[in-house]
Parts: sequence; C-alpha cells; structure tokens
Amino acid sequence: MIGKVEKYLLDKIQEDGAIHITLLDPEKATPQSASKIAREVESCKTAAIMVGGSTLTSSSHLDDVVKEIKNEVKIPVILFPNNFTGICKHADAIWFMSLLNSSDPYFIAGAQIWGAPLIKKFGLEAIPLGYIIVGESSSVSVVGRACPIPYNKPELAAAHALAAQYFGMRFVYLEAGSGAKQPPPKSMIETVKEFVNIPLIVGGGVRTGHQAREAVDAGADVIVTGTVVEEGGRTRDVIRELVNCTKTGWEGADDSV
Ligand code: 1GP
Repeated sequence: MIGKVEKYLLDKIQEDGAIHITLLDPEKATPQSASKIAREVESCKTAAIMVGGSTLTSSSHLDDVVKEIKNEVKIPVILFPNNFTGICKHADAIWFMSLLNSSDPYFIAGAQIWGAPLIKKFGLEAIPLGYIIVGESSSVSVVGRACPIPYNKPELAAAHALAAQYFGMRFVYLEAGSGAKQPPPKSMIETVKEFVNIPLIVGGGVRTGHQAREAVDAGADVIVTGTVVEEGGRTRDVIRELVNCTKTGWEGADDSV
C-alpha cells in the first residue's frame, strides 16, 4: 500500500518532472547543525530530507538529529539506513532497501528482516527500494560487500533494476557512493530507464546543476546530493541551483556552481 510520503514523492515527480532530495549524514553533523541545514535546504525547495550514512552506528545520535530536523521542517524526513541501527521513530518514512548487488545476504534481506518489526512498532512508512551500487569502490560498497557495477556496463545495471521492479520494489537507486569522483553516467541512466518504469533515483558525486540536469535528461526522476551540503559555505546557492536544474524544463543550468 502506498503511504503518504510515497504519494507526496510521486505527485511531486509528476508535477515537477524530477525532484531533488538532500541527504544528511548524522555522523557528520550535530542535531543543531543538521536542523540548520534542513531549514536552509527546505527554503530552497528541496523535496525531502534523507538521513543516513554508511558508517552510522549510534542510534541515539540518529534519534537526536532526526528529532531536531523534524522540529524545524515540514518536508518529509526519510531514513536511509545502513543497517537496522539506522531506524528511528522520529522520521516520517524509511527506504526499505535491499542492496541488490551485495555478495552478503545480510545486506540483501537479513538486516531488513531484523529491522521490519521495529519499523512496524514505530509506525514508519516503509518504501520498498532496490539499491544498486555502481562505479568505483566506495565506503558504501565496502560496508555493504557489494561488487560495484562498472560505468561501462550499463546493461548490468539495467538487469539489476529490472529485477528490482519484478520483485515489486517501487523505486530503484543507482548509487555511485558519497563523494564519488563522477556521478552515474548518462549512458547507464538511459539504459536503466529503458528497462524499468518505476522511479529512478540517482546519487553519488552530483555536485553541480549541470550534472543534475544531465542525469535528469538521461531519465533520473530523483537526484540525491549530500556532500555539497556537508562541505558548507554557499548551501542556499548550491541547493537552489541543484533544485532548479533538477526540475524538468528548467533551462538555466550554470556549470560554475
Ligand atoms: C550518497 O548518493 C548519495 O549515498 C549522495 O552522494 O554525497 O556524493 O552527494 P554525495
């Protein structure tokens, strides 16, 4: 059953053509700094805030961060868990994600099994997501024991994405890893998009409006960025540019941002 947050995301994708989501890593923030950034990115019209990180271990810190963010913003806060320790009762929803190209069953279905009762207990909206790691080795590929799909093998990414759709997952995520040198390439996004009709999320290494625009033109429905915000500085300018360039039909991409 589609919940409130999922419906909001789908409606917004329909309305805007594509949407931007900001990722905040609780390990790189205090509750105060995270809520300040959340306020800023909300004012720049990012569609939602994802909270998570591949090396997160402290559930109590996650609780404090999400609680503080929720106090500050109205847009949905969606958990992006690296394990069942990434579950927190203060969020609106959680990506119920399976790392499809992990070699360890724990990251494909194990952690999800142990986390599911807690998600129910907290009343979190679970949004099923097929998660696919692409590109070079990264923190997330090491932690999740994944064999990343090389950028020059788009057909492999498409096979994984199609399997996600056939499994009944309602979103699919091409993840290049936080801080990746290059985001998932156009050819890979295009090939995946030819195979699936569920919304496609692209993240990892997107730093400029131009890159966001290129991914959306290739078929991405959602662009996720994290590192550009963590680096601080011109948060509003950077996010405003990313949000504007993500919206289909917006022609003002500025390569300098
Ligand atoms: C990582 O896809 C996200 O999980 C965001 O990546 O930090 O490179 O923006 P960046």
